Amino acid sequence: MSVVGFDVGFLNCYVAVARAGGIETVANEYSDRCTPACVSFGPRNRSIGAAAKSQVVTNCKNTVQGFKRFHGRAFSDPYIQRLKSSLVYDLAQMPSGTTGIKVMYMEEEKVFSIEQVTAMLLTKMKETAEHALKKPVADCVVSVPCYYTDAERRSVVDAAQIAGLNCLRLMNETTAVALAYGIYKQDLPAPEEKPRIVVFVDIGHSGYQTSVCAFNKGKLKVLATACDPELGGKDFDEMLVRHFCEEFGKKYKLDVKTKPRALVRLYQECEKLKKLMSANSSDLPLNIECFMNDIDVSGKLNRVQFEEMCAYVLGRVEAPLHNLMEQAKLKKEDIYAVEIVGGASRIPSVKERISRFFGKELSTTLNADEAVARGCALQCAILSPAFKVREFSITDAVAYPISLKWNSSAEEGLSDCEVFPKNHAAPFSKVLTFYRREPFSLEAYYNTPNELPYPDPTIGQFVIQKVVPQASGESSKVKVKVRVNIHGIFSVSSASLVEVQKAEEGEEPMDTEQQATPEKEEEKEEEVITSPEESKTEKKSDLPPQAKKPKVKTKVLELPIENSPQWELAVDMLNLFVENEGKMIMQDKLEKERNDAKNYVEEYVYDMRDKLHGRLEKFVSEADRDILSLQLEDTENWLYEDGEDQPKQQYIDKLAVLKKLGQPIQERYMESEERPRAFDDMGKQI
Ligand code: ATP
Ligand code: K
Ligand code: MG
Repeated sequence: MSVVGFDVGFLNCYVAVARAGGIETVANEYSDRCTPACVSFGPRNRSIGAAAKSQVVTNCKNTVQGFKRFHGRAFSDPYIQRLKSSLVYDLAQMPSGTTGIKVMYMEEEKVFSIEQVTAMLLTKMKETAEHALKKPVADCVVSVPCYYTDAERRSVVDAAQIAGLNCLRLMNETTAVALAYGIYKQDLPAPEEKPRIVVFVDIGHSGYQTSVCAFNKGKLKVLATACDPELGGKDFDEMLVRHFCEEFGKKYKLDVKTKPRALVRLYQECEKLKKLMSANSSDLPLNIECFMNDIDVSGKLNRVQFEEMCAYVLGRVEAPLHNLMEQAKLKKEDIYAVEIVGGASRIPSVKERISRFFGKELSTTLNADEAVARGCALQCAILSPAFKVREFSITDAVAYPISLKWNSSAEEGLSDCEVFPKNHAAPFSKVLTFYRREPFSLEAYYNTPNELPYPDPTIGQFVIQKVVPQASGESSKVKVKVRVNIHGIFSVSSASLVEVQKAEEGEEPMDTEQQATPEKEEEKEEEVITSPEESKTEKKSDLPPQAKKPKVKTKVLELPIENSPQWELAVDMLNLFVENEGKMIMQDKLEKERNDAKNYVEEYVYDMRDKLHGRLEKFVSEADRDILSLQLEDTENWLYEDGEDQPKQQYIDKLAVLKKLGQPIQERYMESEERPRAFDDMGKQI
């Protein structure tokens, strides 16, 4: 059992783990708690995280960033097509129609699905967690934006699986933040008291999410969420880049957009400038040496100018807040606190607007960068039987209203029913009753297509199979359980047919129709009658007047369901991806070992050369020293020429040759060091 939370950000990722001391955000191999969401492909291996980010400029076409937005999207989606033209790396269509990334890897052109790319990032984060916990990691909770749809969520669940993770829950980022806020609060109102209402705002690099939650002792309920998936730090960077492209165009006659490398550098510098701008209101410089065509460029900007050029972006901060309050039917006075997190929440003019909207000071009691990961780790601890944590119940909210449609009898045509309205509690199950003689299908879809990030509102098709009429020839009663599960994903979780049987003489009628209790206490359930006609039928056949008590017995048969969610990754594909990820991990490991072996030779050469003229000098004859010196020099030259790129064994052999000469000298030195110390020790004993 591992207790781990992963914040998979658009730009920045964080890993939090539970250890004896509590929840901790842990650092990667560069001692940095932030791991860039970046994967770089090379001729021999992949680099992931910080190592990949350092290749953004030098290997720009094969270094991918900003891929979080490709989950669950068709390649033909106009949004993807628009992005494709502005990216420095290439996109391609997967056989299933979803979006893939085209790069050169191992000297071949490769297309990786978005699930594979996110899995690579998760592989790295998993290693970070394993390093911190000193044991293998599988169980975890992974964050997603609260505005993610079903297709986007399923895609992330698949990515986790490809990385060998067992994702116990996909957690909405704002809900993770709410949990991180609430679980340690000692002064929350008692369960019967009026709840404390808190607004959470997370502005990251790509998206702007807000939620309003009700807290009582031991529980939190998400009342509503409102978002702008296209408002974040990157939009401010975009404005700066546009400004400097124009300025450098005029000033230096440079067409920056034609040089991907220059453009990538400009983005980096603009992001830095934007961050500096949060702390300084004076003129700030932007300088890039050898920017394009050997020209050094420079410009400057102050906060007032910055805010002017970002007026349109800043103007979009309020709309989700209005929307949020309207949905929750709350007044500003009802709000106890507004907690802000996410890197872009540090921009002064963003803070100002949010604060002005609510008419109150904003709270920054949570760690703006790490709260999401910490909340995920807390959720994982709650879900883990192996970990003791304070009881805390979390009720999330459905982001988009979900409807079902199906074919009714010929005269009635298509029927339609909203099963989960917006902000309905989740996870949650509902049981629908149908009267049918044959298999039938249900189509789940989002009924507010305008709110969706992509054009097709379909969630999926679900066929209820093996439906047969009753022995009497009448329609059978079919109960279908639909559910928004713990990941926030819609599913048809079970279906059953109620077969009415004649009871044996003297046998008591049995009520076998009661639904099994939900697996988790948290998951609530409710019964839905699909149409008034059908409920009437139900009364007739199943709910006879109490007085009569006919001797009927019913038997419940489980029915198979054929699930076809939109953009589902086929099982054989998923398995192939799991296998390929394993191979790539192995390849990276071998390449690392090869590089390490090379580095050991290099280190030995430099170290030995120093020491031969230093502390080892007295322990080697002049003749031997000359031989070894010559060997060292030959090896150094070899490393820069033929030895630049050799199999691991070659380096091991080279090192062995050097050590054969060097080792005896070092041994003589060690002996002479040991001798006086041995005397010292004896002295102490006496
Ligand atoms: P998302 O939540 O959209 O997936 P993310 O989680 O990767 O993205 P964060 O790490 O929360 O994003 O925020 C990154 C953004 O915050 C970047 O645009 C970064 O430039 C910006 N940012 C960080 N610090 C500051 C600062 N001091 N001033 C202005 N912007 C900042
Ligand atoms: K983040
Ligand atoms: Mg984030």
